[in-house]
Amino acid sequence: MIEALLKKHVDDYKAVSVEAYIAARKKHFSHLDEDFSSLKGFDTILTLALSFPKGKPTYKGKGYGMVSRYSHGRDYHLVYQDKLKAIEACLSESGINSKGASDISPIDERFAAYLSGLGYIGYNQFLIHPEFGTHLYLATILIDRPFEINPYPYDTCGECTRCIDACPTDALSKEGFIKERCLSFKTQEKKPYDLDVLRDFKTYVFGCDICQDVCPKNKNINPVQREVFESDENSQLHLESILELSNKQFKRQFGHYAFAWRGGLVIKRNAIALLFNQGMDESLPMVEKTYKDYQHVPWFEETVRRILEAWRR
Ligand code: B12
Ligand code: SF4
Ligand code: SF4
Repeated sequence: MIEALLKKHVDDYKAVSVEAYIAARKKHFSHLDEDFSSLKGFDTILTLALSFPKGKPTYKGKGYGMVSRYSHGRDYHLVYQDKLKAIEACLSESGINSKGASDISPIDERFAAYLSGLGYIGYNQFLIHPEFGTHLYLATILIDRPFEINPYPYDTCGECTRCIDACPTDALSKEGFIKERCLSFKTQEKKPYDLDVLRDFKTYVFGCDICQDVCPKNKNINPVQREVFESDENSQLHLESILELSNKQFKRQFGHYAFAWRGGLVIKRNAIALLFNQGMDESLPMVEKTYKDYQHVPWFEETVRRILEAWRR
């Protein structure tokens, strides 16, 4: 019954016992001193995958900013929300208590997925699935029942180091990941940035796909073509148009995309950094206006002031 239900709603799934998850966390992440109380009363973590299509529109060039592929189409949090609710309701009818989440649960989703045999964790830090490569969103559902399912055979990166070599900010290495260096992290944080950080903002206005695009494991993949995750006109943003929007207008226009979750001002900051780095001098008056409009926000003021000082020099 559980398998039929999962098959109906997601593209793939595996399972790991709560006991095995906690034991592995304690073994490999003892320094984190994690609280596992939210797992109490549950026997199994079901790990779920929803794949998203490969391919994206060709970059339009100067004046535009690309949005990371995972953020094209409808926000996967919203898509998962509906699916998880439906799964939980059906499980409940069969007397199974469950709790689903995507992104916001205390469970490390990639680690749980790896333990359950849904794929392996590559040097680019992704859970790499045999059929979908890195093109998948993860979620988990806790259930109060033992449940077993055969894992996929374990894969590895072998001798490949393409993502490590291609990362523009040296965030990756065989030893691990320095998240503060990652463009995905930098384009989401709300804090004052120096010019040397801002110089990294070149073509992506949100996120970064470079370490996935170069990965050979993504070459012959077969993700499900789901309309809801197709790229659309907002997969690349016209940078000046973003600056023209009030935060309310931004929310109305982009609120159903995953890239909107940090709010409009983060995207405006990123757009300004891109316009500066792309040498879009005709945009300077618009940037100056945006600076004035939001100079009451300290992290934004400090960052954009540094850009303007350098731009006017
Ligand atoms: C916070 C977060 C981020 C942060 C910080 C990530 C980090 N590593 O600290 C930032 C903003 C940088 C980020 C970026 C991205 N993220 Co993110 N992120 C998360 C989130 C919410 C939590 C991750 C986390 O903090 N884990 C806990 C810490 C302890 O893990 P960690 O230190 O990274 O350790 C991992 C590895 O180092 C490795 N590892 C370390 N030690 C050991 C030991 C052993 C034995 C093993 C096997 C592995 C291992 O495995 C760990 C498993 O995650 C998850 C959702 C979730 N709840 O899990 C999504 C998630 C990981 N992100 C996701 C995505 C899509 C992205 C981006 C691609 C977005 C983009 N295109 O811009 C980038 C990818 C950048 C990259 N190369 O990894 C997906 C990944 C899907 C997949 N196929 O793997 C997730 C699972 C969201 C989802 N629901 O689908 N992310
Ligand atoms: S997402 Fe971009 S910046 Fe981050 S690790 Fe991958 S290539 Fe590097
Ligand atoms: S690019 Fe190569 S090293 Fe990096 S995750 Fe893919 S297979 Fe592994």
